Amino acid sequence: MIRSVAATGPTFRILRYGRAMTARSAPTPEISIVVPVFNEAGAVETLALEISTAFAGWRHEMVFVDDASGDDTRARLTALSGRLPGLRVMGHRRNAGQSRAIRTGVLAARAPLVVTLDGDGQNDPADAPRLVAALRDAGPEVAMIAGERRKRQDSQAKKWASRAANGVRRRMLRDKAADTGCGLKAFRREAFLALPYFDHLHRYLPALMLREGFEVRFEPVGHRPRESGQSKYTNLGRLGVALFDLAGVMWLNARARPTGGVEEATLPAPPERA
Ligand SMILES: Nc1nc2c(ncn2[C@@H]2O[C@H](COP(=O)(O)OP(=O)(O)O)[C@@H](O)[C@H]2O)c(=O)[nH]1
Ligand SMILES: [Mg+2]
Repeated sequence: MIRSVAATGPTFRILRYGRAMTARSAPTPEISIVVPVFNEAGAVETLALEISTAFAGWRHEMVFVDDASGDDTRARLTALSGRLPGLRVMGHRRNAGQSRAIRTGVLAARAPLVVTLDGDGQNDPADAPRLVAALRDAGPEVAMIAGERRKRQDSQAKKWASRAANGVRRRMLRDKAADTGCGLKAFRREAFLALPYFDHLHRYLPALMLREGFEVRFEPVGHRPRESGQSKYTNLGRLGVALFDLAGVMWLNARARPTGGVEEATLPAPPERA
C-alpha cells in the first residue's frame, strides 16, 4: 500500500488577493520586486508608488507579501492594485516572519532576477534599479548584489547592536559582509531557492551564497528614517536568535563540501545516419 505524508497547516496554503491573477498573466517580467510587510499600513501605499516610479523603464512586477498583519496593510495594498497593474498582493494566514515572507515572494516571483526591499520605506526604492542593473550585467557566477546602508537612520542603540552583531558574524563566517541586515538585495531567483531555509535566513544570505560557490558583491545604498509604524525587532530579541542562528550557519558551512565548480562534458556529435 502506498503511504503518503504531507505537511499540513497554513504555511503551505497561499492566499491570493486582488488583481494577482491579472499581474500573474502579464508578460514575463525582467525583475520581481519582493517586499515583506508586517503591520506597515502607514508605509505601503507610498512605497508601492515609489517602486513603480523607480522601475518605470523596466518590465517589472511587485510582489508584496503580507505576513498576517493586524492592521489594514493588506486592504490598502489590494485597493491600490487597481491603479498599479504590476502589483501582486499575497498573504500568509498566520505570522511566519520576515524570511518566510521573502521566500513566499521569491517562490511566486516570475522573473529570473529578484530584488527585496523592507516594507517600512527605510530602503529607498530609487537605489534598487542600480543593484538590479549591476546583477544583470554581471556574469552568472555573481548571484547577489547586496546593499550596504551608508548613514543609517536608526537609533544609536540599534546602530551599536547592529555593528557588534555584524562584526561577530563577519569574523565567524568570513562572509566579508558589513551589513547583512540591509533589506535591499538583488539576487538570482534560482540561487536563492538553492539555499537551505530557516527563520531569519535573510541575515545570512551572503554566507549561504558563498557556501554554494556563488560570488557576492556589495553596493552602498541610502537609508531613510522610519516615518510610520514601529520596528518589529528588539536588540535583545535579535541577540538571542542571532547566536543560535550563527551556530547553525557555522554547522552548515562545516558540512558544505564545495565542488570547486561543476563542469559538463561536451559529448561528441552522434554519427550521421546514411
Ligand atoms: N513579513 C514579515 N515582515 C516582517 C516581520 N517582521 C518585520 N518585518 C518586515 O521586515 C522589515 C524590516 O523590519 P523593521 O521592523 O523595519 O526592522 P528594523 O529596520 O531593523 O527596525 C519591514 O519591512 C517589516 O515590515 C514579520 O514578522 N513578517
Ligand atoms: Mg526598518
